[in-house]
Amino acid sequence: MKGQIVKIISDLHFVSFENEIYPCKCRGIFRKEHILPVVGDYVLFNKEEKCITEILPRKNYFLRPKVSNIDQAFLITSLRLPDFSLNLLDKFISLMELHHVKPIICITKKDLLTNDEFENIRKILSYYEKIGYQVVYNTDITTILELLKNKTSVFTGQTGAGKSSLLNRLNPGWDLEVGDVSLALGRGKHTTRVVELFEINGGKVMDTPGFSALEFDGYSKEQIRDSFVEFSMYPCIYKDCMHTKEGECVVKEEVLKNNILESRYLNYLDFIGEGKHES
Ligand SMILES: Nc1nc2c(ncn2[C@@H]2O[C@H](COP(=O)(O)OP(=O)(O)O)[C@@H](O)[C@H]2O)c(=O)[nH]1
Ligand SMILES: [Mg+2]
Ligand SMILES: [Zn+2]
Repeated sequence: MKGQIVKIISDLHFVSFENEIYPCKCRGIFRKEHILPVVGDYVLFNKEEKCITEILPRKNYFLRPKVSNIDQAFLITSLRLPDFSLNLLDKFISLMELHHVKPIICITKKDLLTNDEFENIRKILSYYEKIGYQVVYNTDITTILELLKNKTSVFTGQTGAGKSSLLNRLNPGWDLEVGDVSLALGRGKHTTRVVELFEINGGKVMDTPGFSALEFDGYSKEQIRDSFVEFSMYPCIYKDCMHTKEGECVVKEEVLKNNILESRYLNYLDFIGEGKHES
């Protein structure tokens, strides 16, 4: 049978298969092959012997937390407290593109803005929609539930952005801690805990804050460039152009014509280390 690991506690691997969870052990061969199963892995397992026989190839893999096969990430983005940050949004989008995870922009705390304040942000968000990213609000519970179907998803974003509150609203049974409870208890922000995938509406969701430690380390400038998906809509006359210094660079021209959002371009320069504030 083919199942998915949803939780690991020491040598017990909890495999989800047709709405049941099977605690399984692993065959020793994985250790010899230096493959350790992680949460998210699709595996072949024997239901009767409660034994995993094979780990199927991974679509993607993350180290912190250790998890694989993430289909999509809800980028939980608050408009206030913490303030809306385009730099952070672009960073999450690019990092998800680099990991072959579909980014979905999920806006929170719209209620804290006046209509005028929101108008500016609405224009910016429509740019993201134009280049192919879905934008949802944390009030669109039905839409979000629909998006979760048949997918393995993660909710990621700044502390305080509203991840736990939203997860609780999607499934009140979870009762996740809301607010900076860990800080209040003096445990610090990085309390380690077991990663778990929860079933929701025929899909699975990871219950941890997820991927806050992700950086561009290890990715080339070319890869970072290609993670800005709209740049490739404007083929540059220079082959392999980095869109930085070149005179007649088409991407730079489109930035000046406001066809490419200037903040996206500036964040791109920042991420490849050519931004104004970089040495
Ligand atoms: N006004 C407002 N507050 C929100 C919203 N979403 C979450 N919050 C509040 O923001 C704080 C942090 O939320 P939490 O879910 O713990 O954020 P997390 O750190 O991302 O898990 C809590 O006090 C929530 O009640 C929202 O849409 N509007
Ligand atoms: Mg939380
Ligand atoms: Zn160029």
